Amino acid sequence: MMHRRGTTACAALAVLVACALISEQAVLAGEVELTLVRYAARDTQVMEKYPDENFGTLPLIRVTSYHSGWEGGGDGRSRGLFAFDISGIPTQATVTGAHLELYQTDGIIYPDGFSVYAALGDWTEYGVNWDTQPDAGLYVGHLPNAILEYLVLDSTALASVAQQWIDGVRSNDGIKVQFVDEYHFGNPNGVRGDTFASRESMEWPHARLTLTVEVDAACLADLNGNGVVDQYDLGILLGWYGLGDGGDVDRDGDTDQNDLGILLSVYGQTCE
Ligand SMILES: [Ca+2]
Ligand SMILES: [Ca+2]
Ligand SMILES: [Ca+2]
Repeated sequence: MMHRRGTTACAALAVLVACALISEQAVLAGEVELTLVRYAARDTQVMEKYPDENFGTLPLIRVTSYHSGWEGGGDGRSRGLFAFDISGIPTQATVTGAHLELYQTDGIIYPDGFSVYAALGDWTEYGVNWDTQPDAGLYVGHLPNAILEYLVLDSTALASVAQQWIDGVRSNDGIKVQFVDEYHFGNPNGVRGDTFASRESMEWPHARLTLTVEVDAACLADLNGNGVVDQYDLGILLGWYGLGDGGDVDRDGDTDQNDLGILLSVYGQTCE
């Protein structure tokens, strides 16, 4: 029975190997580089003016200085909180890069950009308010300005934080975004704050985190999780070929020649 199954698998394999050989998927030294994009799984603003109110369902997130009122009135600071679901990222992953992107929606920009921190403390999207907001932890970088497009932060510090989230040594409390100078007194033309799309926005893209990770190819290809890349993993992959993500070795959402190429390159190897 085992022999017959193997023969069948090989017959299908003969056709597919040719495809795999022309694949451009990089398989270097047993490691595969993956690009993983995660959109905000929870996000909200907290407002000093409304210290016990929650804004988790709003389609926008304001980040402002204390002088956020019209004509520079002291309406209080606003800050943004964003968190990303990192489940499904292989625990063996080494994070080599992190890009945080927030979509600016109001077309009027505060020229100095924003400070980004790892949030330090648990919070919930529909519960957190100014009084209960998590502290600003490790500073991970400066988010430069942009108008009606993504503001992009490329941060090795954020990559380190994301690594700690994946490794479970830091609670995934997301990130906190604040005005660079929270007591900046802007001119009357609105340069005291900025507006970003929240995940409730239907009109704009919203916050996303792109991680570049390197993972042991054998661990990715061990689809059934038994510690070795073997005929069962190959069977799973072929069963899903072209049909869905059940054999998605490279985590790009489908099962295709790239996945097969990686699996074959590490066939027989163990996931350490
Ligand atoms: Ca929200
Ligand atoms: Ca296996
Ligand atoms: Ca794939």
